[in-house]
Amino acid sequence: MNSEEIRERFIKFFEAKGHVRLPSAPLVLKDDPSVLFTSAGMQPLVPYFNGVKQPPAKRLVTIQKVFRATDIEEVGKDGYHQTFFEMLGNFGIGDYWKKEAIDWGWELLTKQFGFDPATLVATVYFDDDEAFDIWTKELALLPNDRMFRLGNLALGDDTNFWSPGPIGLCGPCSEVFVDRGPQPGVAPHRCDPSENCGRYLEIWNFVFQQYDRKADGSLTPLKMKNIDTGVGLERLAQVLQGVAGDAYRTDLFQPLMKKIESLSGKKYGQAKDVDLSMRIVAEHSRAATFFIADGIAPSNEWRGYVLRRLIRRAALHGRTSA
Ligand code: ALA
Repeated sequence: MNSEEIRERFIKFFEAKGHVRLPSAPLVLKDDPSVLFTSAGMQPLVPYFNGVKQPPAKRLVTIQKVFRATDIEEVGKDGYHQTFFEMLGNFGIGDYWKKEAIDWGWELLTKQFGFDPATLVATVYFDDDEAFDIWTKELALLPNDRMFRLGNLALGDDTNFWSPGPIGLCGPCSEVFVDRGPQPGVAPHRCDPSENCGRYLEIWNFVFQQYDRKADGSLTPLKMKNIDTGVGLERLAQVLQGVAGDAYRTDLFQPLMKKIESLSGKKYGQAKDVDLSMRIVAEHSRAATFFIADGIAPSNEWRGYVLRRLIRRAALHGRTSA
């Protein structure tokens, strides 16, 4: 299934469930100077979630272009870290809750996209019995031994508790992962989905937005509960195109990789250091292109500096190894 078919299938599925499609917002949000870049599908929708603006509908679906600067140094080391990606998301604004979100996500993954249920595992926040019971009893989608309870804010572990920043809308979340089986050099018992051991590939995050976090860290329950979900298109494409763990072999990156191969005269998949550089050139030049298309220019400060860093890192790797 190519990436365009994945996008359309996602959108159509949620339109059939009453969601209204909105276009992607730019990488720089005009109304929210607090964030450097749009880093999640929910960010452009925050005024709807917190009741400041009336949403066009209570159910929304988007494909949002996002950028996460925190991952710049990780890009290249493996096939799945990226700074820029497309996030597919369905959202319920004071409308449906955990059961529908999980049910629909599972239906889309297993019935429409053909994921084998036996290859999937899910996580919940450590004390979220409601979500755990939805997965294991109410909808009976997964057995207990393919569920993981993770995180605990009181112990400083925010796994499975999602927020776009230190303050504001947040809540426990539940994630679906593809279990790729034990990986070379990693003992199976030493790896859970919160670790970066390569065994579990995150597919979908369901955030149950139910708190407003204040500057002192306290959580105030929201009057209106919201559903915020996110699926990385590049991740879905990896699995559906049979190249799990390597986004650079999907149709989203192949044209770029082929171009890099023809410019460098080298082949992807033959030498570790060359692969690392090829990935960096492909990923950063793709991200930089979207920056420029959204009006960001290279500079010494702020957003322009991030763009300059991307271009520099890509250029350096283009010269040294690729
Ligand atoms: N907002 C959630 C995320 O970015 C879905 O993972």
